[in-house]
Amino acid sequence: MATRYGKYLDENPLRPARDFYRTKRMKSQLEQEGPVFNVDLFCRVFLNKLLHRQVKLPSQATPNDYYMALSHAIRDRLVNRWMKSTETYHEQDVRMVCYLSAEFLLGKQLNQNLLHAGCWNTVEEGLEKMQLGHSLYDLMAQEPDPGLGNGGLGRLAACFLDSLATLDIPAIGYGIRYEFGIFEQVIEDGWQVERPDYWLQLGNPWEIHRPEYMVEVKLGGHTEFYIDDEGWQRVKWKADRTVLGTPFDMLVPGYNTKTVATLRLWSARASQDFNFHLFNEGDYTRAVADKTYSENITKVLYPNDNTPQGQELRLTQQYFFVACSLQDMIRQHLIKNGDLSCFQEKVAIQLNDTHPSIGVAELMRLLVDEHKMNWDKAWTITCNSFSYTNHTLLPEALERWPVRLLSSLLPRHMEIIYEINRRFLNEVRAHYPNDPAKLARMSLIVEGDDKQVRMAHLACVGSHAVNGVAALHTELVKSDLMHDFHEFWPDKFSNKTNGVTPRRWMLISNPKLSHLISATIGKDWVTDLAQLQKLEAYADNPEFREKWWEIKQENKQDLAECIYHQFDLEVRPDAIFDVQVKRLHEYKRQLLKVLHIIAQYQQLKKNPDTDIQAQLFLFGAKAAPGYYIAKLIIKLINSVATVLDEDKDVRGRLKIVFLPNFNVSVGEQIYPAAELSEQISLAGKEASGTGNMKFALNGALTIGTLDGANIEIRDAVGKENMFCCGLDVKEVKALRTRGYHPREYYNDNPELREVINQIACGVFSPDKPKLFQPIVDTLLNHDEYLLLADYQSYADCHAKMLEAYQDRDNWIKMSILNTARMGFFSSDRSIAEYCRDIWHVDPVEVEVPDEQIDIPIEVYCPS
Ligand code: 26W
Repeated sequence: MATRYGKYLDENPLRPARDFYRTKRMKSQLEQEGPVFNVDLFCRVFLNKLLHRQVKLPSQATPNDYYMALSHAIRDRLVNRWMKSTETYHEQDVRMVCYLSAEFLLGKQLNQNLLHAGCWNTVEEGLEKMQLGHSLYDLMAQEPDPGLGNGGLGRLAACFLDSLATLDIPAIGYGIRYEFGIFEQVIEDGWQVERPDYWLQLGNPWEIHRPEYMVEVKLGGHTEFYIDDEGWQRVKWKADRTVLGTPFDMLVPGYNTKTVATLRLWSARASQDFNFHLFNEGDYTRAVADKTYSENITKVLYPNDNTPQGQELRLTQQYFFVACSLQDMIRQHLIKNGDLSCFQEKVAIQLNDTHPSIGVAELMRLLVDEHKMNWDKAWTITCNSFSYTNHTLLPEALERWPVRLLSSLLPRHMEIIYEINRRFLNEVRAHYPNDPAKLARMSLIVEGDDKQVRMAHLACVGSHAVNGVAALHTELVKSDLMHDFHEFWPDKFSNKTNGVTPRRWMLISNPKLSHLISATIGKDWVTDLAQLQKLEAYADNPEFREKWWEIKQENKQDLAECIYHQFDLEVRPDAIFDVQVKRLHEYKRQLLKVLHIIAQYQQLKKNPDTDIQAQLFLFGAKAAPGYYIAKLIIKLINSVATVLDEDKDVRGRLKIVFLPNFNVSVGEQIYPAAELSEQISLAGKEASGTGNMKFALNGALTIGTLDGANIEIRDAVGKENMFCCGLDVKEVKALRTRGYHPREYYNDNPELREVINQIACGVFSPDKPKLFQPIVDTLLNHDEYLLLADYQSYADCHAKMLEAYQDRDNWIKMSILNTARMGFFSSDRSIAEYCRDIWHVDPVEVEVPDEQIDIPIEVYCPS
């Protein structure tokens, strides 16, 4: 399109369009336009922002300038609601949810905020009218993904914020403003290579720096006894370092409500006092080095999912954000209440896994040492304030901090933990007088040469509620992981099955399907997902089925175009889109799928002319940078992809595409286009999974094991509408008890044997035949995750699935029924359950008259 400002279109050297978000979307049909905002006003506001924020005229502006101007214009539309929300909560002194999480995997803000501000159409029209040479979608592509999380846990926190705001729950999320989010993954010669993700490089229009709420955090040093004015013996923590925490706030608008919640992310700064002291001593270089030390605390997100590294910096990060957040809560509480005796009535603090669990000791320290409260009262307040969510059963993922490290970084907390443990073990001993083994199992401390603190025990002891994230997972938490604790406090434990927000995972990511659904059953499903059930009435309607199928085909086409433009790869849109996207971890068993693809390839080689359904296997997965075998699996996936591409016999009928840098935005393109969702973790290992929900909601059918939330999805959609395979938890346990010998499966299964032999002899690595030997070795000698035991079951199930795909009519019906029955898996339902059972918070309506949504603005409009 020739436009007035089009010449600047390609000039953005700093932020390449590394983005997936390029395809044109249809108009969002579900927004609620306010009475004040209109296309002309938007254009004036936008140009005003361009001039006064970016200091650019349209003739000089880069796409990023336009993105920034647009974002500020949209942010302004949310500010008044946001201020009203905070003001309302303050005035009514309401009980607030404080969600503590080391990760928030937000995804792009512009799309979400446009939707929630109700001005998507206006903006789209306005941008067209101005003829800038950039569509709304071009500008959306400018935004880097705020990747402040690794995977499931961080994304859950983001879905929860969306639901909290949408349900009008007074809430604040607390976390860390990492300067570098999850690394960018590029694939070079089939290998994963990590690139730093400096997402803040061009500025973040969505954050508001609040230096006035800066707090101080102490580190290191030692403790001292002293006698206070009233003659009580007390403890003082004499730290040897302090750092400053300064908050950056992000808006979390609810959908179709006035509520805007807050996400407060802490950033570390060097403490001025400390530096002055050194400067005065003339030690300039050390002062500067110390500044770097402080500011490193929030520099980078640890890219490990499910494997702690036990590094001091990581513990410092955890303590830092928790200490900042608790001070912030207490500051606000004291303004309203004068003292802390009713703190527990005003906050519900949720620990998102054990990462913030040092908060239990920190709140005790604040109450006892700083606010001079007696221990018992402080302990009651602490336990009533905190609750803890467990997200993993993997033994290696459970955080334990060395006592040595805790004592040097947080000496006072270590003392407090010992005291908590002493009192706790006394209670246990009173209950089980002659069971030292039980005491050792339940202790917060692992005794021995290298003493450690079990953070899950600290979190459990210091909380009034503990929950798992899917029914099976909670049962395993109760029966295995925390068996003794469950026996001791049965009422503390409950299940809260995860959910996903339908706003991002349908409305934003799948506008076409959203439109069809709204046209069929009305719009209410967006905030009441159970309404999707009404679609069941259309599952046999041929016209509806046809539309349903067409939309899936269009979404596949859109994704195919993306893949073509980004990676120069052609995929057949008539292939079934069979997708596995998630972190790379051995327990998730991407390798099982690879084994099966190789087996299908062998069959094709043997009968090259058989008429088979074309299949596109899409993978997306980041591996932790230090996880050797996971990275080798990525290389294997890409090597098999190359062999398939280069073999003339295959003719595109089996094709693998490994999509690099899987993140929230890439996910938004993938889920709507998927036809088959791969959820094949070893039973008992995946706590819940949430990708499984996004796929099924978007009408993909699932092939999966009886693990995590897959079980509940099967119960909801009906087992005739899902492809279940593999051993269940009981069978896994029985097999291990009998003794698991992977070589037996290798010896007994010729197909499997041939697959493994081919990997072993270098069919997929001709230049380096032994390249994949470590994979072969783990499979044959250990096979920790029972891939070989589940292989045949998976292969049979996959064959059944392909057969089912041939009956298109019935497939569409199953797809419709999957979507129709996913209502339970909304994060709105999860949050409502947390509110009812754990947090005991009620919605608070925020009132903002429509005419006050926009604060009057001075408008400048260049002619
Ligand atoms: C410290 C290393 C570390 C990092 C992250 C240990 C553990 C974690 C997380 C708890 C791992 C995680 O993301 N767990 C996932 O949580 C999701 C949300 O509940 C679940 O859906 C996934 O099944 C679970 O793997």
